Parts: sequence; C-alpha cells; structure tokens
Amino acid sequence: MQTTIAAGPSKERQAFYDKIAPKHLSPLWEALKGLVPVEPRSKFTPHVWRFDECRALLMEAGALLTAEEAERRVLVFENPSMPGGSRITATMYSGMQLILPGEIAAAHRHTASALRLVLEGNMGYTAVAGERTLMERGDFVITPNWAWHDHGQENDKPVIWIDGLDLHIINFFETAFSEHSNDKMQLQARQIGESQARWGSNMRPFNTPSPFGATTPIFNYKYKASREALMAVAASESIDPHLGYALRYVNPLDGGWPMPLIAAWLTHLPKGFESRELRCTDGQTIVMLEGELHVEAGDKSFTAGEGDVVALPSWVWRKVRASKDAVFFTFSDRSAQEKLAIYREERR
Ligand code: GTQ
Repeated sequence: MQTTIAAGPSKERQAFYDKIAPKHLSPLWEALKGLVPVEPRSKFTPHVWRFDECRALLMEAGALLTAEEAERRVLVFENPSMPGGSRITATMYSGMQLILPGEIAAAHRHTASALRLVLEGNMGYTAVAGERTLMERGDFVITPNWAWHDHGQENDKPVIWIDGLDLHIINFFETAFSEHSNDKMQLQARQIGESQARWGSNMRPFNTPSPFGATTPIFNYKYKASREALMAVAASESIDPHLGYALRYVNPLDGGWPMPLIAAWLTHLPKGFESRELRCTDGQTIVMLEGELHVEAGDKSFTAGEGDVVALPSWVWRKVRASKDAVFFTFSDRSAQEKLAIYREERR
C-alpha cells in the first residue's frame, strides 16, 4: 500500500507563490479542494441551550441595564464553534430577549428580517408598522425587513422570547441598513388584529398590494391556532418517518415561506416516536415548546426540554426521539436556499 504524506509545496512553487502574493494573486490549485468540497462540512456544532439557565442569566442582565440602555436586551446564542460570531448556525443569528414591566425597546428598522418565538408572553406586545400584536407563549411573530418595530410590556410581568434574524445573510451581501425612529414608540395607526382580519381569514382585499413585499402580511401566527391545526392533522394522518407530524408556516398570498430568507414550521412527535435519520443543507434552530426530545446529531447527543433551544448545522445526520409528547418550532435558512436552488436533503 502506498502512503502519501501531506507535504507543503516544493521550494520552487513556494517561491512562485511568494512572488505573486504582492500582486494580489494566488494559486487556485492549492485551495481548490477547500473552495469546492465534495460535500458541506459545517464549521458549526450541534448544541443545546437550557431555558432555565439562560432565563436566570437574562434576568441578571435585566438588573444590570435597562432595555433603553441596551436598545435590545438580548443574550446571543453563540455556537460553540465560533465564540463571538453571534451565530447559532452558519447563517442565522439568534438570542433570548427580555422586556421587563413598563419597558419599551425603542422603534427601529433594518434590512434584516426578524422572527420572535414567544416563551413567556404575559401579554407584552410587538408593534409592526403601526399595529400592535399581543405576544402569548408559542406565538410566531414576524418583523418584515425595513418595517418599523418596537416592543413593550405594560403589565407587571417580564416578557421573554427567542429572536431569529437573517442578518448574517444581509451582511454577507453587504446590504445592511438600519434607522432609528425619533419616536421611542410608534403611534398606533391600526387596531390590534387588523392584519389578521385583512389577510389571515382565507380572504384578502381587492386591489391592495402586499404591505410587506415578499414577507407575509400576517405578523403573528398564534400558537393556539397553529397547535390546533397540527394536532388535528396528527389525529388523522400517518406520521412521516423522518419529519414526524409537521406543518409549515405559509405566506397566504403566495403559499411560500413566511419570510424571503427564513423558513419556519411546527412539529409534533408523539411520545415514543423515533425518527429515521435525515440530513439537509439548511442550518436549523429548534425551540422546544412542549415535552422532551432526545437528539442525536453528528457526534453529539443531548436531551432538550421545554424552552430549550437547539442548533442543528448543515448536512449533519440527525435523528430525534420523543421521550414525552413533544411540540417544537423550527426556523432555518431553507427559504433562502430554495430561492437560490441550493437546498438538498438526504434520508435513510
Ligand atoms: O428586536 O429588533 O435580537 O434589531 C437583534 C437585533 C433583536 C429587534 C435582536 C434586533 C432585534
């Protein structure tokens, strides 16, 4: 058997590389395998963040600074493979945000799109383009790109949710803009529930263009309704051996994902269900809403309970087992990948 020893370039070649470097040139043949790999090798690690631990630390942050000082008081989920990268997966930013009673996270807007998955609602609110929506546990709330938004809590309990933003994709394209409002809080230009009435009742107005372009005009997919639908489907359909019972959130105007770059869906796994193995190119973040999951992903395995947040990077084989009846929310960059025609998955 012949063994090959990975050696650096020969003296002559290295001399050539040194000669072309000042001309801002490099030899492709030294870099080709890394630039065009046979398959994705994610730099990121599967990981779980514990709700209880994160919540306690977030409350500590709440005593350290106000929402006004922080602008957004968030503990960012740092993938263990890239500390300081503000990434939960390769493309997604995620964190846990806290609003204390009486606080306002002031109005701003940016080219990144955001989602909130509410863990402790307590009737806090997010306002988008002049309309408030009340936040209850499990609600999936959307801030479309370039839409003004502020958050607040007028009751006497804290509000906690998971943020997911596509800002690394926006920054990759060098297309990030943002703006602060002169008003801390937006004027309430519309009644609570107006968007739901206008766009979310399997009807739509005549001749009114979508208010947020490629983003869904529904900005709160209420958990109560989503969960009811999921459970009704689960009661009447056979389970998908890889996905379990899953329903994707849709933009009612085109049937596509709710956001241009971010996909989201809701899954139910009955106690004892064990999925078959799957890998896919989107980087996924799971937020556990009910029950408990045992996750095996790559060379990692862990259990995730209520409120825990799980990162599953691209192209890592994974399977899950429900140790209790489970419901969980997933978001990923699949919406972007499908538009770019690069999404792939494999099942076994
Ligand atoms: O609530 O607008 O976690 O702008 C990061 C950036 C939340 C927000 C984040 C943001 C927001």
